[in-house]
Amino acid sequence: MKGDYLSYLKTKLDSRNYSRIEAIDNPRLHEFLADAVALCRPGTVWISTDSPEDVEYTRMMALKTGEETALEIEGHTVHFDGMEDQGRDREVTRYLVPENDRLSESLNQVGREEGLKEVRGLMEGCMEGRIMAVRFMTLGPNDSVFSIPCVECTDSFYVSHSLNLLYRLGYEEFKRLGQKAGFFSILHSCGKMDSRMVSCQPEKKRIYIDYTKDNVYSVNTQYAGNTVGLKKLALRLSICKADREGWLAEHMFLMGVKGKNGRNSYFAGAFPSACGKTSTAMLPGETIMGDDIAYFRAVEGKCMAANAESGIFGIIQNINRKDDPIIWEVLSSPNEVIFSNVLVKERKPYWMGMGIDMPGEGENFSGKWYRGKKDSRGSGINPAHKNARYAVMLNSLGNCDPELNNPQGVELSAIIYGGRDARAYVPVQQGFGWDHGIISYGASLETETTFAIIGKEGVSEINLMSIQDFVAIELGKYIKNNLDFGRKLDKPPLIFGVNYFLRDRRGEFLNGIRDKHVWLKWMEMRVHGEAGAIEIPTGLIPIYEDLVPLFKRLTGKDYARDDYAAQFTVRIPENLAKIERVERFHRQNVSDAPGILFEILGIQKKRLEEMREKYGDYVSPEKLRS
Ligand code: SPV
Ligand code: MN
Repeated sequence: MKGDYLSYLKTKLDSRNYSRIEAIDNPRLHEFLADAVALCRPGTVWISTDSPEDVEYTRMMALKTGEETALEIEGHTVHFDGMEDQGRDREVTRYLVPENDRLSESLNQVGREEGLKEVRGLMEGCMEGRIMAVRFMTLGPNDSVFSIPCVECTDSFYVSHSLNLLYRLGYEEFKRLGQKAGFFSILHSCGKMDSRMVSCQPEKKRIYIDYTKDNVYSVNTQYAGNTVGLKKLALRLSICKADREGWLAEHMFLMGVKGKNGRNSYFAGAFPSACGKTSTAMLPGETIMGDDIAYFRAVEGKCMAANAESGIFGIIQNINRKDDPIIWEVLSSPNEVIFSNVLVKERKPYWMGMGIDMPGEGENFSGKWYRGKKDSRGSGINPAHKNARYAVMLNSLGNCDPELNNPQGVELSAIIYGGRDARAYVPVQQGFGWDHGIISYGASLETETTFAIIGKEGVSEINLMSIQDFVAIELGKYIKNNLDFGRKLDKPPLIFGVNYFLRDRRGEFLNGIRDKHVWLKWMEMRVHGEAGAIEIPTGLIPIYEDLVPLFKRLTGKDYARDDYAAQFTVRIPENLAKIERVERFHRQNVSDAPGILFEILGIQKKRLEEMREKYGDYVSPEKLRS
């Protein structure tokens, strides 16, 4: 087939679909498609355009194939993933590394030739008798410096449907760009499916990232984080591209935070999965521009940011009418929503923490479910999976930011790094500057693994900038790129560290779920020079008096001095131990960690030791007011 890819495609596609491909003048694209068709041998190839009819066809086919089932409310459907396919699968997600290249040891990898042989072997003939949907989409707003065209071939109409909810349509962009489209490509197959249309060979699940070719293979899986290629698979490729081109691709939300006299400031935030990222981005009264992946570019000395996506694939557990009114509204009214891995009874979805009693039986990811049901290892099966999710378009939210599709992006005022740290970091603090913030909060981000990653929960780990799973370049290079990016800006965004998970000695959380809104408004005031701060060895923390009115207004609470003291006490032994863990991590895993990282951490350590000498192990913020 070498060479004449279009002629080959002509023999495999009907004339209507062929003409849609022929209309795109891009030989690399034709090569990718010809290879995908020859390898997977689909019964039919369907080329989607951006037309409403094609969008509707996907929606209809997701129901017709049985990958989704309609629920009671119009536009709502449910999809189930397999028992062993309920999250991103780190174990079988590997980078294909060519012989002459190397990646940090902490990244899961396999030799390119060996990996290609394996994954392509698994995909041989995998679409026989099925339709291969060819989807053209874009990351970032269309016709913009941020925009990256992507093509995904998939035999899943659930994946195709998810693409429509979460990303911008890109067929016209491919046509417009022609040979200029430097695109990412993804080839996905559900592999063998059982009678419920669920991938049923989890032991053959593979997600292999051919980062030197901007291509990804995903097989024997349906969970969107493994299959909707524009999400975490393309993020890995975006990081490589950003590295080559001098910008940043980040695992961050984007939101507009409102301040005095109706002003609006844009914030980005990096939080590992299930650490409060989406709930921060959705705080009522603010506007959401994205909840997962942001691109930053330095444009004329300004930090401009855009959302790579246009929808949300969010965790549904604990979403309830009272705490999450905006998304609750979307999930309970006629809208296009795909629920996944919830419990369904009489065509209604249920999830844990929704504030409504769960039925004792129904259908879930395990099939027919009843209270007390156990899995093959004898463990109880939850009615809904902890990582059950919803997929919606951002513009179905009442507070979607109006600049979502602005090709210029928005100017960023601040970046937040949020971990899950029971012991050391205060709930909110501001870095002393760009480098300090990047190192002390971003590169030091500690979390516990959660259910969003298969097989591990509650294990403490460092998750550098919350992006470590996706960094396909040397980790030290990635840190350096972040540090260097600040040098391109006239006034870099302020950097903050937050921690919603600090606990007291008895193990109780020191903060309420709504307190995050107070921290956010305090950060907004800092951006505009309207709040004071107290210097502690790890950053700048709020003054009690600035927080009192914010607590009253945003949570209705009279904020007690004792609460403030407990939350913002500098815990010196815990902070020293944290620095030790962070340094060890970087020494062991980041062979090329920039020297400035150890310098900044060393100075921080010294500041902590000096404070201990003066005040002892635990220092109340009240003592430090000057
Ligand atoms: C995350 O786990 O960080 C997510 C969901 O945003 S996934 O698509 O699985 O990556
Ligand atoms: Mn994410």
